[in-house]
Amino acid sequence: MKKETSSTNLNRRDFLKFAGGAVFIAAGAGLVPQVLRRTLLPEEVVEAQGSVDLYLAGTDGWMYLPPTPQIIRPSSVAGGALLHPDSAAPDPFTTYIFGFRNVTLLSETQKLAQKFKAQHNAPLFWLNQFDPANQVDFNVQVTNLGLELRPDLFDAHTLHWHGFRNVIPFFDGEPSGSIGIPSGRNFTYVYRPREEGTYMYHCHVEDVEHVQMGMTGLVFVRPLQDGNTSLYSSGKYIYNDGDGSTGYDREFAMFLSEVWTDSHWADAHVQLPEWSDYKADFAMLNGRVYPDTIAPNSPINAGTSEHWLDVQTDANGDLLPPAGYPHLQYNPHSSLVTCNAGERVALRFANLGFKEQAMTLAGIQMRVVGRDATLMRGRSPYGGITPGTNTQYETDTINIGAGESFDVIFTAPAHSGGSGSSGLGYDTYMLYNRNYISSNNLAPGGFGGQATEVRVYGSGTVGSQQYPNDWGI
Ligand SMILES: [Cu+2]
Repeated sequence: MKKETSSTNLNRRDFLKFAGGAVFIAAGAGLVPQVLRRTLLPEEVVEAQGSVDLYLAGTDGWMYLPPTPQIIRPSSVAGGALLHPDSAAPDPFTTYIFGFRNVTLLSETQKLAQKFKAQHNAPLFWLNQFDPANQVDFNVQVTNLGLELRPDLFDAHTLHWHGFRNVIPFFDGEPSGSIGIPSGRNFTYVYRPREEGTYMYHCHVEDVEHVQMGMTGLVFVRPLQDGNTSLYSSGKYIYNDGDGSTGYDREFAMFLSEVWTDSHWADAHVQLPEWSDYKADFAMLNGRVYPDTIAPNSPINAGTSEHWLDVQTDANGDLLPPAGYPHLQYNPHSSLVTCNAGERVALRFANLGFKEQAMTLAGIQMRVVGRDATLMRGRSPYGGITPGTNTQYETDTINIGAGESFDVIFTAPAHSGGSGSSGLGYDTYMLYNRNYISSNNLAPGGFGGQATEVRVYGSGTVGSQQYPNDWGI
């Protein structure tokens, strides 16, 4: 449900009292702290706030990464310890994580049952750019279910929207200057996104640890230009470009993250990782490594939300895995790109690993149309009367640092006309990290890393996309 900002309710008035409270402090009124305690407790502000657009729960859990015998912890544990797969992990999972779950449509009982059921990456969500004409905000409620395996780590969680402009500290999620959400409590973040594009979000509590442990995800802001079919026939755009240059037919999230198994094992076994030893063992796309990246999405209920992927659940509210892939229950998102020849495909990259990566699409030029939620265009001279210089460029590789996002569009090349080199009716192009240590660990029978495939079909073969990363087949 959306909430009209013009319909001020009790909670928003309380919040405004807080803003006014600063004036009283400036005036030196000695009773003000009591007043603030009466009006400002964040639980009071948010727990009665009613309808929210999205409800996330922070907790811990297990996910899957392919086994390799190579990763041990030789120095800090006598005789060494097998870090991966973690011996404490319940089959078929391998790796301890912190993460978020989308509990918006779950009952209270189902929600509480999701403690210890974290997923990676965190749920993707998207919202519309703030429209001054109808003044609709976007409210994300976050609760902290606690850490089942580490009750001694009574860390708070937060939602920090990385790159959000015009943020006010109260809703920034940086815990030393804002609200942290202790175990068992709720907080609602209110967003009024004025700049469209591709962003990321993460928990900002102990952020090196909580980011590495998996509390990271993608968020899009859809432009007001969406729905205009005169600039591009689909009416779907990444930016308010004014010329249709960011129009696309299909969109795919490409979220980059990393796992340093030492730190995950350490958190599971009540040990302290030495963060200056950081070395990513796994580099993931949408929480998986190749070839799991081309395995299906977890089953999605299309159409139940305009703002997020509604992964189907069982009666307990637990995620259903992709059919035939029970080990991917908590890595729900595919990275396979499917399209018809001639279509424009948008790839929304964001990196919340700690290393720079080099994503290459072999054989197809990518056009970079946006970076860091900003259209590739120079400043308009003379007060914006004239459009700025178009600075979009074509490349086969994007170098993407930690905390950066890239929006690229490619036009799918002509289909080969035959059954394709694979014999399955499509042409395959590789999308991979050309920093090879992040796409192949060289271990015996080794796993792939940040790699996936683009499959181009003959025109009219792939059906329309129902949600981001939907294969359409
Ligand atoms: Cu956290």
